[in-house]
Amino acid sequence: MHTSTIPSVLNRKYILSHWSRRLIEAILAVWLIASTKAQVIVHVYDLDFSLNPKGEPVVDPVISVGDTVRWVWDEGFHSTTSAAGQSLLWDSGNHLPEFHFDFTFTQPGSFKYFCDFHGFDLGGGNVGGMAGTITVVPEPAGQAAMLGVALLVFALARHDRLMKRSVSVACPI
Ligand SMILES: [Cu+2]
Repeated sequence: MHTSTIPSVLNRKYILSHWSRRLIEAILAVWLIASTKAQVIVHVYDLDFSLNPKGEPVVDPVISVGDTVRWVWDEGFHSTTSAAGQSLLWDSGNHLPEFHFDFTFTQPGSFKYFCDFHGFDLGGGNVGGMAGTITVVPEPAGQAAMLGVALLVFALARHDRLMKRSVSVACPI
């Protein structure tokens, strides 16, 4: 009875360890993908800012905290300049193509901006003329949860290994 139960225990431990390792790999892979910061291209042209190029519907981006917006000058003399008084401020200065300007959004919020040449700051976070909005949403809450689960599984896997070692030691008795 003693000899038949020990191998099945070891086998069960091995399967659990293997399963844990696979789960850790899967969770870390998903977490890595989810935590990868995106770069979003915004076209700058006469006379607007948009995810779409000129001639297509004007769309303002919605990004996550940590993402970077790259404004790419397609035509004209423009700037991307944040409205005054916001928690994040930027100003590319006025430029012609070929030019691009990168800004990483480190806080959630709705950030208004305008072209220094063809738009204006109305005050109080309002803008007019050639202007746009960058909406920044918090990072997906799932990321933190996934990290927690990954750490838990890692701890379980370590526990499995320790258990396996103690069973091996106990075997000759
Ligand atoms: Cu402009």
